[in-house]
Amino acid sequence: MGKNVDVAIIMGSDSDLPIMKDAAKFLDDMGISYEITILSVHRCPEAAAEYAKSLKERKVKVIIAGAGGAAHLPGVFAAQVPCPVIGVPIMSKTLNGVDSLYSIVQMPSGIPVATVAINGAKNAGILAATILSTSNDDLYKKICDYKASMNESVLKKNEKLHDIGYEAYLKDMK
Ligand code: RP5
Repeated sequence: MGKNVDVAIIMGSDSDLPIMKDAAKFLDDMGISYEITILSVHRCPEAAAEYAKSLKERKVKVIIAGAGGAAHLPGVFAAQVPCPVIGVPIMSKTLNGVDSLYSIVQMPSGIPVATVAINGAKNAGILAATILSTSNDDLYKKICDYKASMNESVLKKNEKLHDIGYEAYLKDMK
């Protein structure tokens, strides 16, 4: 930790990594610099506060923070670092992630966290890239290309459905 990166991906536990890797993968695909960190504001609060200070000093542009259960991590970073924070509510075992969602989305006025769907780490990566693309023409083009390829893929599927009918389509999906 010490380099200048555009995005910091933070998660409360290594048990969040199988979900949070989707944000990292999208940033990799877009060629965006990032660092990825496990830190808990509950279990290691001093280290988390030190890291927040370092993100502020290095002027990181976007934070993606994933946490589950009593998910305070995104809000605590949003309170300390003056950049957009995207919260990823992680699916919890006992309450299916509704606890994580409410913990992240219900921020007090003045400290926003842009909250994606439960386990929506890929969308967090896309949103971070989209924020960065507002001041980066190359990235803006990559986001436009990404959207165009999604558009094309849905239209192709629709064409195939019309061509072969739903029964054959479903067989092809197996
Ligand atoms: C949160 O507690 C983490 O973000 C994780 O989603 C949840 C459970 O953590 P572990 O007990 O699996 O380490 O802080």
